[in-house]
Amino acid sequence: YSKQQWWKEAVIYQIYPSSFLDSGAGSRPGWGDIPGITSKLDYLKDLGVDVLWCSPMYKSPQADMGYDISDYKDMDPLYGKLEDADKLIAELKKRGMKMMMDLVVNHTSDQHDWFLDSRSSKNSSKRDWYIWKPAKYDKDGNRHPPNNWSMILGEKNSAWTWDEKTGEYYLSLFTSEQPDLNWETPALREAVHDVLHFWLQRGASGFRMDVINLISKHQDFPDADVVAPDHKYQPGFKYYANGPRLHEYLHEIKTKVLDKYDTITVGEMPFVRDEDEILKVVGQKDGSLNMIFLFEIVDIDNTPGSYRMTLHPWDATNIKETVAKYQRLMIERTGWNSCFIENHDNPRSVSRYCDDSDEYRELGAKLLCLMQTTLGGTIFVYQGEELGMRNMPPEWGPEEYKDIETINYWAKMNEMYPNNDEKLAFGRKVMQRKARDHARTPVQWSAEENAGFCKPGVEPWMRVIDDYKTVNAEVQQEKKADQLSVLQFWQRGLANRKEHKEVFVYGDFELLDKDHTKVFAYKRSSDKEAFVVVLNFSGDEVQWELPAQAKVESWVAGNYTAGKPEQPTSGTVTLKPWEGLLGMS
Ligand code: TEU
Repeated sequence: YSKQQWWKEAVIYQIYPSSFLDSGAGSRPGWGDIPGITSKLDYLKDLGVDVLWCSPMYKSPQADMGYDISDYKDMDPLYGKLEDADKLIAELKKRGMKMMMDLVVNHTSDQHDWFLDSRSSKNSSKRDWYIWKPAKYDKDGNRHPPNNWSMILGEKNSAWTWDEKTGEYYLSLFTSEQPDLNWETPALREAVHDVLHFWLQRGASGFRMDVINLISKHQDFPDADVVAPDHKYQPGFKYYANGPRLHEYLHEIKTKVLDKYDTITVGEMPFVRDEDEILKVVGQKDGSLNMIFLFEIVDIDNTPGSYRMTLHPWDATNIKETVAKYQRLMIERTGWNSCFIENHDNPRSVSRYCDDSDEYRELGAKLLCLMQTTLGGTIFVYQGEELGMRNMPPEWGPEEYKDIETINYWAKMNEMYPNNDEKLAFGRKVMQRKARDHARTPVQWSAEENAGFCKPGVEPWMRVIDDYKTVNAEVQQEKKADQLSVLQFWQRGLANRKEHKEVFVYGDFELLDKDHTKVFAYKRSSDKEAFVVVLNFSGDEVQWELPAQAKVESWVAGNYTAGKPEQPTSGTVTLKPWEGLLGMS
């Protein structure tokens, strides 16, 4: 097993297809499509991207934007045809790039043939492909779900859905439209393996595996502990995240499918923080997957033990601790991880971790870029992150939010607190800060109508953010003497990362000045060279004394200037608001 692997060095770019680019080829005007993606491959190549991960484009009723799949082996007409996917893969190959599919196999759509068959009768041959349980009745004869688990995308509802026809509940952890598959059934596991073969044979290079750590559930389905006393239902992830047979199922995927190809795999692993559990999946010796998505950074503002639609205070020390913990884990205990701060399930990073005002947006976006491009792990960039796109404006009303999670949340808040202004104002605040919708607005390509996302006169499926005349890819491609745009800063950062991969991808990590509440600083080093990164995670000017280990020979890059930052190389540096520096050590 050699330390260097192509998938460790790869830059992966996530596409959320509905919002990427509408070429007009898909069945719905104002909705992104596959030819739209294919038309931007040169843009992505120039950015420094090696692998695309596209969120699901398979046939789907779109209850959860394609994470509810009704046919794994065909594309949804919204996005185009199977041949369009083949063409995309071929065009990627021409450019030396690869395609990573989104594999959603914890659940299907309730419209998938498997489920239609399963729900048709208790005697169906596919009954045990899903998780069916009888109701519980109290002494007054009222019907209740089999346990108290709450739904993930609407945590005030039960995770179980009643099915009138056969008189049983089915498990549906995310929404009722997404019934959970029963991985205990060998024939189901084989059917899933077959889906992987199908795409690998078509030329895909690997998979991002949606909530893959939820596939094995504790078979006694116990009640969850009460963490939200005012809710009827409770998060049950203790009993379905990294369940008893997870590693066996993953190992089976590896030996029966993945080992036969040269693949790249990343497993989404929410709710898990235990280091041994993590290393069982991505440890160098016997991990089944290449890397995982962990959630501590993007869940930084969740109420502990709860899901996304909550608020919780945090500061830069939380980011530092978490980053340092996983950087050290990879190095000391030899596993691999991914490095990301945005995806389609989270607000925009510049709005969340920095300051998205006109004064600081660009600086904040570049500060985060400097962090991302200098940390270990395989790097993921989410569409629009390279442009420093911001959240939807707070003044937009609830009708602009299209995500089922947000819609469920807002409906429930109104149902629970109909005339309570305070509670409803809090609900709006949660939406403004946390809704998944923020990452899903159309990519801003140009200053033209609809930001160039779809043809003029066509109504985009989500409203374009009003700042597109100034925040867009076209403007950011223009060359200016003294300033790099956010896009150019990313191009340079990614190129620099590749040029010094021994340090940035594979090197050692040392946290500097651990307890400082505003400055996040660290040293990365290989046998041959070392760099110091200093990030002011605050809107204040900060005097920071360079620690003894951080000997800086010269400052090579920073987010305030396209040239070399003018700062002393020893003693005290004066960091401007949101200033980031990269020094050679
Ligand atoms: O997301 C799973 C999911 O809800 C977590 O990523 C969540 O962000 C985390 O647990 C927060 O605590 C995946 C997809 O990315 C999402 O879009 C789908 O809705 C979901 O699975 C169901 O397929």
